[in-house]
Amino acid sequence: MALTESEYIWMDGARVPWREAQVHVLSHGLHYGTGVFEGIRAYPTADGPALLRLDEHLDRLFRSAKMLRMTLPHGKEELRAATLELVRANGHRSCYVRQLAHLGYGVMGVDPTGAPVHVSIASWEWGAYLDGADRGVRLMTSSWRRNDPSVVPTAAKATGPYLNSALAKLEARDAGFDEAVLLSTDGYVSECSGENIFVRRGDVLYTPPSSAGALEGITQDSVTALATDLGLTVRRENLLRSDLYAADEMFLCGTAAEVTPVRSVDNREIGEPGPVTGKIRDAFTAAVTGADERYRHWLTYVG
Ligand code: PPE
Repeated sequence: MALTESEYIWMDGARVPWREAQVHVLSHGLHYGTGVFEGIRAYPTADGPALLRLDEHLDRLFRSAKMLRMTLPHGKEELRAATLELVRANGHRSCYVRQLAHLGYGVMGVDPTGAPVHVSIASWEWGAYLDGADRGVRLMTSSWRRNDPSVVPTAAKATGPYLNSALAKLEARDAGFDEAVLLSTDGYVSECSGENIFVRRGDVLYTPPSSAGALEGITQDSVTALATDLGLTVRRENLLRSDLYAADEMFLCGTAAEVTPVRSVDNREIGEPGPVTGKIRDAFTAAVTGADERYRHWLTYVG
């Protein structure tokens, strides 16, 4: 996906021009995937741009780092302030923020001991993440299984394991689909290459648990709260591939993808975006733009 450049990137404590935010080719993270990251969106509100669930994202960044035994050289408050300042300096109305902590240059070999930890924050304007987001996306079950929690800590939003997502995404695109669904090694539905999954069957919304290798999505949590407030029942349960085929409605959610309806899975039609998906999308929009006061605590105004 093409990238729209902004003016600045925050790198190791200082704001630098976008094109100067560079690393050495012998950076440990580049060779071995030793890094953790976050994606956060800022939405336009009546009081200027506001970051959605900034604290939850920062907390997950630190949790992910802990799982990889990386000690970040900056505290949560510092990264929080740096993020707000960057979005302000880049002058966005709305944007996507990417925070990254990676192991840098200084040691070679898999053993990460002694490699310096670098932290960067970038922001850019990013529209729809998935092709076909409005009409509903067409999914394909990947031949690649999701990273297994016994192989890598799947609850960490770590860079290396995203090779699994990239392979699944490429395979789906090559086959003419918009996005890939990955199953766990046990054959349960896990998640898509960059989104969590929700399925409606009758009056109940189902979403897979993290034990199926899915990331504990912050948007998944937001959608659960919105759906519950709409009077729907949400259950975190293992789903079979056939549960997707039998869905009354299905949608994906993630920071980049927001709430995206699913039109078909493996060429089994689910149909046009359904009524519950529509309600949740509307509720999500009202929450993230500050129009619905009940969710104002999810927003951090850039100021
Ligand atoms: N699962 C995966 C595998 C995933 O990458 C994401 C986010 C989610 C679930 C949803 O998590 P959350 O953002 O907390 O609701 N994917 C991020 C990166 C996508 C990319 O291509 O890069 C994102 O949406 O920011």
